[in-house]
Amino acid sequence: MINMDWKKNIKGVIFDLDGVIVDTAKFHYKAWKALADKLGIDFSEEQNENLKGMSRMDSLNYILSLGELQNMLEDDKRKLAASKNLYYLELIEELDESDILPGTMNWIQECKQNGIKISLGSASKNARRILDGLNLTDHFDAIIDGTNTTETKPHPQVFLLAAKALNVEPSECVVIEDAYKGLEAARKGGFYSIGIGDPEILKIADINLTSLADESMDVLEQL
Ligand code: B16
Ligand code: MG
Repeated sequence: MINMDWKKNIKGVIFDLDGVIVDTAKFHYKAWKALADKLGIDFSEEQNENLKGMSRMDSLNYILSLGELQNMLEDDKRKLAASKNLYYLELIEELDESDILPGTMNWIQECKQNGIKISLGSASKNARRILDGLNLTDHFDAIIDGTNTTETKPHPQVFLLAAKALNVEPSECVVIEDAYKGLEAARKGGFYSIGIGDPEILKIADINLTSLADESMDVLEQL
């Protein structure tokens, strides 16, 4: 294998939000679970895993289909999604710098030291609020999230927009993702990728890590 001179070839890093920068999945679960309970739908933590990287409306449709309620009127669906989001926003209100996942800050600093630009690439429409809460907004050269996209992962749109905002080619960028759908999106868009989590589930990634705290950016030599 020929190892890449990553310091020459990598010009951008795109960070997913939930599962890479902060663990908001537990709050999404709590809020969806409250809604599912109200509708009399059984919804487990394992099923919540399928929602990682999925948009809010797709997540709602997934949960409704578990209770065979997917044919509900669109207007009623929108109300349910809005009520889930209100509760979710209450839950994330307390987020602060101590909630940044281990290793993330080091990677952001290493990007800066090596002249590598960084963007967010998240499905969340609450991304800016979350980055503000974590005091991270000013670290990013670009922020692309669910408010900028019309397609959802595994479509590569969110990452393609992020690369464009950084003015770099996908082939010069690494996407860091915890969701299989996000890694599929990275591959479809022509990006390198790092999968954070179970390597068996995320083996589509170019590099697998259990956490960004496990390695410095020199792990990109493996690309
Ligand atoms: P919101 P990511 C995703 O974030 C979450 O993983 C997913 O569970 C959630 O449904 C989605 O954001 C939309 O979030 O309701 O805040 O718009 O992993 O793409 O950063
Ligand atoms: Mg994620």
